[in-house]
Amino acid sequence: DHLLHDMKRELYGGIMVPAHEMPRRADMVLNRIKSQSLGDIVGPDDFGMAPIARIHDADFLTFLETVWDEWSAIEGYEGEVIPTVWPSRRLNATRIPGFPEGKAGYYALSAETSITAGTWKAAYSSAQVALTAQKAVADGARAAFGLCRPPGHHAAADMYGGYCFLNNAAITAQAFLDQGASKVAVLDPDFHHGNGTQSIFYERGDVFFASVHGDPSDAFPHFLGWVDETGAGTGAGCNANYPLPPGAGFEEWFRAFENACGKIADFGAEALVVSHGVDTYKNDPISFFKLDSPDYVTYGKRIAELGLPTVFVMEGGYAVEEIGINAVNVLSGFDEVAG
Ligand code: SP5
Ligand code: ZN
Repeated sequence: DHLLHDMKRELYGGIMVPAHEMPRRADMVLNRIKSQSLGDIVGPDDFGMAPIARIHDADFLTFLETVWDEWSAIEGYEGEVIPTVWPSRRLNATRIPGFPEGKAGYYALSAETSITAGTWKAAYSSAQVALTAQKAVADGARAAFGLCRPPGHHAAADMYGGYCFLNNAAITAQAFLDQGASKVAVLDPDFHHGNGTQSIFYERGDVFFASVHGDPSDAFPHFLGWVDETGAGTGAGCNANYPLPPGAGFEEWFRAFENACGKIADFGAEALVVSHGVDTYKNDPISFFKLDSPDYVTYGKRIAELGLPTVFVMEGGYAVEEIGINAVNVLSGFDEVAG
């Protein structure tokens, strides 16, 4: 179903360029997995809407399901759903417009992410992939990897963008809690700050969120991910951000990652969800860290040393030729330690 979401172009640097988030990304990862022996490869089960609705607002889900049909029925609206207007600080964000372009602006965080005919089906199935991985781990597997596409960590309760529609990591974490876990951690090594996941759990004490990412001053999503965002209310102290500057290499990156792992260990989580993005790679076309392929094995091992039941969900990574090697290196490193 991921093939049903195929954005033709993306607004980037002032022009429309071929979309970075493309179907081939998932094919490359799947092919690499098939060339290794990391366990069974299975398709998703269908857990329905209930676990998705635990994270996302009903009106937002209806919007995702229906906006393509509304948009494409408008005369002259030949292309994909792309917002052009937002409820910025001097406008009124308390009323949701009826016209699809206004609605898209209301729910979107950014303009590089378009909604196409098959986006809803693809996003729904991507969440089901995550939930299938969650079930495998809940049923006793030490770990499972959900090859989710589209990705999820920029999506909040009522917001899409950054190539994301449904927050697969948050849906997975919530599933563990709903099945009886009292504390879950989400570790987000994707190059970009996991703003959606942070915002969903920011005031909750049952989920610890840690993200290592490009400094928001220099990197998307630009408006969240600073070090002083540490959680609020019952979630005070349950959020940790590690913004790093342009050009950061593995040594600097791993120091931050190690600190994040320490905090997760101290939190006492019963399960771990990893927002598994490999856009930290040195040749990633939209990012600025300098990790190399063997580094992914190293940090995969460190994740396993946390000793937790672990669900990996695929997030970003746009160096398409190397995405399979890098994504699977993390899993191989994990497997070496976890057995
Ligand atoms: C899931 C995920 O990785 N989403 C990333 C979305 C990023 N979208 C906007 C990228 C804009 C990059 N602009 C600066 C590039 C400078 N080379
Ligand atoms: Zn990313």
